[in-house]
Formats: sequence, structure tokens, C-alpha cells
Amino acid sequence: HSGPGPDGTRVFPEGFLWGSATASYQIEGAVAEDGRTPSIWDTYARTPGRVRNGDTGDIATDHYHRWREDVALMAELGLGAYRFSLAWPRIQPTGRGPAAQRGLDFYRRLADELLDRGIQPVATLYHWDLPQELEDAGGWPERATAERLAEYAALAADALGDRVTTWTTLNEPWCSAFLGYGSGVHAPGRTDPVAALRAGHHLNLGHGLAVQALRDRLPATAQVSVTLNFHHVRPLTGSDADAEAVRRIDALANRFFTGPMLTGAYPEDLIKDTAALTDWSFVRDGDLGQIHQPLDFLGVNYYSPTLVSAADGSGVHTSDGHGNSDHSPWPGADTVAFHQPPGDTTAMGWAVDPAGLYELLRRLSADFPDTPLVITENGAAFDDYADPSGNVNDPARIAYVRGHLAAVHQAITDGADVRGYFLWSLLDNFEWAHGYSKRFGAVYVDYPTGTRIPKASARWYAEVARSGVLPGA
Ligand code: PNW
Repeated sequence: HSGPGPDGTRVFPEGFLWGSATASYQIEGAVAEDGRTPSIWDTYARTPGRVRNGDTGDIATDHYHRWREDVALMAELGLGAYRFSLAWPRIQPTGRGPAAQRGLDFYRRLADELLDRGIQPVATLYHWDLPQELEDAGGWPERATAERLAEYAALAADALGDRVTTWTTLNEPWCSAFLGYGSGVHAPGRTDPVAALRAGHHLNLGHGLAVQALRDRLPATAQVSVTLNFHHVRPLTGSDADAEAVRRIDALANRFFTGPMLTGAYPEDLIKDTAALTDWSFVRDGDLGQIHQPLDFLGVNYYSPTLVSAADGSGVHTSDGHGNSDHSPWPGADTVAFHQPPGDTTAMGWAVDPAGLYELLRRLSADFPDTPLVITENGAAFDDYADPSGNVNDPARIAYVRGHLAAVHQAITDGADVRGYFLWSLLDNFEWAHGYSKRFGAVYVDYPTGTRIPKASARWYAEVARSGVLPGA
């Protein structure tokens, strides 16, 4: 494998996986069909003031009915793989007990259609749609929820393991724990720093138990992974105090998860940093052994870096890119201030910084040299619109993806073992607390009609995926 050609052309390794990603609540709609019950996101979205414009996932992109058309679009884009998530409240509506066959049938048909078209299905067990009944029983701050996840994983593997061979346990447990239970900008909207730390541990435990449930049922050749949203944390200045701020946020955002999952221990500095809040007695003997399971790859989601400094005492948490809340998603880190990184931003206000992805991949491959990496999400929201002739031109998205793919390629050239790239997202969709106001899709969705229009970036990405070559700028 070698670097760019003289004209800037970059040839990706043979077998590099080109994909795109979605998540159940963001695209499916049909929230009351075939036995599905409400998830915490249904409840949250229906609570006034939580989601922009009062948007909900009730219809979303109507993928539950348009899945065949959507798989045809993927084939048109030349995708080698499709990352989607299973809706727990479709498969096991109360979060307990036997599987709902009609819910499973949807994913069976979807997987079969993907395989027919030569697209590898990559299934995520949990992309944030916890059955509401499990939240009513305490949610992720309760240990029992981890056990429920493993039972659900077993049902999913029993029903789908003959056709889905690549699995991810959790999507971004940091968001589930710290945005869901800390700052409250995600469902279930709780704001308790200790609950957030407990939730983080039980998500880790659920991951480990789910990996074991999957391995017990899947063929030995199956791939099992987890997806984390790494924060690439940079210091504002070269001061020791700013380096200390980086260390704290890196512990809470990244090592909270990679520690137990990949090395079998919580970082000592993390436990010390949060000692005024908790004695961590929710971690029981044997938990770390359950969590520390071999993984076939590590899923990396990256959008933008995080810029921090030592706080001046004002306790600012509103510019960390995670939405506005009076409550911090960073328990015990009141000594840290967050800053808007310099440079261009996307419609999310997130700084465009491909070098951050390069540096992150180099660091992960240095820290975990035996674990292959897959970019399970990268992409950008822009204010896309269909012009009078029905075209959606999105040059800024092409530039964003081009820059980040060049960073991935450079990381591979410099020794990182990166096996694939999944563009977030296939379709414009329900962007959580932002509702439908942020468009991340390669394919534009006209919400009133559900009509899909591949954007210019979709055609551009299709050519990269087809050829395995990133053209020079
Ligand atoms: C990820 N933040 O979410 C999710 O996995 C996707 O479902 C989502 O649509 C995508 O990124 C774009 O946002 C995130 O506050 C949500 O930093 C929030 C943050 C990061 C990722």
C-alpha cells in the first residue's frame, strides 16, 4: 500500500469496505406497526420542548415500508456494505421475554434483499431505542438493563445469524450515558451525573454480555464489534493546565469505554477524577472480565475534534458541540472549558477537521495494534435543497468526505489497519434533538412525499466505491 499518486489520486487497498449507515429510529417510522412498542426516543420526542419543531420518528423516512426501494438505491450507489440498527422494541417489545416474529421478519427480508444485491449487512443491536418499559424499570443506570441487552442479543442472533454475519453491540455508548442521563439532550432526558456514570458502566457490561451471547450463537467466522464516538481532544494552548483538561475529557469520553472493553480495566485517573461523585461500587467483582471480550474490529465514529482548556471558573459547557443544557455531560470536569475549534463548520456548527481523523486513527492503532479499525460513521449536515430541476448539489459534502477519505488513506499508508468506511448517512433522517432540520444524507428525502433524490455527493461517492480510488482534488 502506498500514498497518493503525483496527481493526488489515492488507491485504497483491495477489499476495503465501502458502505453507508443508518439507525432504526432515525429512518423507519411505522412506530406502532407489527407489535412495536414505544422506545425512550418515542417518549422523548413526544415531550414538548425536547426535539426541534416537535418532530418525532413516527414517519421518519418511511423506510419500514420503502426498504426495497432503499436497497435498490444502495445498489445504485455501488455499496459493498450497509450498516443499520435493529429496533429492540420491534424484536422484543417489552424488553423481556420471547421475540416478536413480525418484527424479526422485517429484518430477515431486509438482510435477504441486501445479500441478493451483494451488499453485506452490518447490524447494530442498540442505536439508542431502548424499550420504554426498561427505562420505566430504571434504564441504563440499573444493572438489570445490561442483562436484558444480552437476552435481546441472543434472540436477534438466533433469528438473523444465518444471514447477518457482521454485528455491532452498541452505537456510541458515550451518547447513551452522558447525553441521555447527564446533560439530558438525548432520551431519556435525565440530568444526574451519577446516573450517567452508572449508565456508562452498565452499557459496558451489556456490551460484554452481548458479545458472549452473539459468539455462542454465530458461526466462528462472524465478526463482532462495538462502535464508539471517539472525541479527538485537543488543548487550546501548550500549557500544563490545558494538557490536564485534555486528559480528563479523554478519560470520560474515550478511555471510559476502551479501558474495560479492550484492556479489561477502568483507567485509574477516571476513577480519581470522579471520586467526589461516586465510589464506583456499581462495578462488581467479575464485571471487567465479562466486559473484556475479544473483538474482530473497533468501529470508529468521527465528525469533528473537541477543543478544551482549563476553565476560568465560569463552568462553560455549551460550546462542546453536544447541544445546550444547564447540565454537563462531563461529570467531575467542571475545571474544563470547551471552545469552538477554528475553521469552517457544517450545519451542525461542527468544525471540519480531517487531520483530527488522521491523528485519531494513528493513536488508536498505536494503542490497540491488534484491533482492526472500521470507520462506522463519518459525514456532514449541510442546508441541502432540491433546485427547480430537481437536483441537489452539495459540493461542501463532497469536499468534506473527500478530505476525510484522504485522511483515512494517509493513516493506512502510515500503518493503521483500517478496513472500511461507512458514510453517515444513506438518507436524510431524524437527527435526534434537531429533528428533520439537519440533513446528513447522501440521498435527499422530500419529507412531505417521501421521495428520494440522490445528491451530487451520492453519485460522487458511488464512483469512489465502485473504483476504490479517491480522485485528486
Ligand atoms: C451520531 N454529539 O450521533 C449517531 O450515531 C448518529 O445517529 C447521528 O445521526 C450522527 O452521529 C450525527 O449526529 C451523535 O453531540 C450525536 O457530539 C451527537 C453527537 C455526536 C454524535
